[in-house]
Amino acid sequence: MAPMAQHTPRTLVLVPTYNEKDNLPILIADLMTIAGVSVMVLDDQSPDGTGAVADGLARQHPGRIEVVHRTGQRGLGVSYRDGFRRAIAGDAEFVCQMDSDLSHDPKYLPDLLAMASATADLVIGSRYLNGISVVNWPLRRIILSSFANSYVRTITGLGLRDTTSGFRCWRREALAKLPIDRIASDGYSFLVEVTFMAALAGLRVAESPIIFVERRVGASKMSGSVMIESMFTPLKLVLRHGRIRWPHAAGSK
Ligand SMILES: Nc1nc2c(ncn2[C@@H]2O[C@H](COP(=O)(O)OP(=O)(O)OP(=O)(O)O)[C@@H](O)[C@H]2O)c(=O)[nH]1
Ligand SMILES: [Mg+2]
Repeated sequence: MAPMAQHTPRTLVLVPTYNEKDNLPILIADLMTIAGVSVMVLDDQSPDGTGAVADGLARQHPGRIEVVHRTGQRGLGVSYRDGFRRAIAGDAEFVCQMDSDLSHDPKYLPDLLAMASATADLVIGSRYLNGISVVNWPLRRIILSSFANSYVRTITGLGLRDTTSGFRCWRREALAKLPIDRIASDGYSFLVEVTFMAALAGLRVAESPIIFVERRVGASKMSGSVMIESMFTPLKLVLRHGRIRWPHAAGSK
């Protein structure tokens, strides 16, 4: 039998950055080894010069890296909304999201993409599918993150183990069905809200296991206000839209 022609899907990876000048080159080098992958760096005028580092990487890999030097409001949520809009207007088959601090290993990307191409519209790289897969987190952080995920599950009805993971792959056509302009929150809440809206839109949301490694270089940007927002977002979503009946009638809308 003749071998099937290999189809390499076009994949755009959105990478938000804020003060990640030492981490970004390592991430990009790994991503560039994966066929079909291009990257959009969403930099918020990082004071450490990450934007210039990204421009240098774009010159090293012509046509595969785009750098968006954002101005105006800074934040993870607004950066992702910006990236989503640009990605939807493009022609990639898959749109992925990854942190730039090396917590998300590109070696898992093919697993997420395989699931997105076979059975799901959104695949979340999950830290909590096989027990707890995080490296170098203090116990209090593990407890906080596990509690946050149980809380989100209980309140929203979403039957997922990890709704706050920022390692994800979408089918672009599915992402285009989200009301992106109506998603207002930031940080972890943004990820929860997007997941909720995806399920509400009838998209098939699935999880694929990853091992998450805590950043070694650079500082965390998560603040107390982001934590407080995380407590209210699930309640706000349910009051506004009702609970998700899981497993929801995927693809019904
Ligand atoms: N564009 C943009 N990116 C951001 C902003 N804040 C954080 N990021 C990026 O978003 C990703 C996640 O932020 P982190 O600070 O690593 O959050 P975290 O993983 O919860 O915290 P750590 O465990 O300490 O790493 C990283 O790639 C950051 O560089 C921002 O305001 N704008
Ligand atoms: Mg991080």
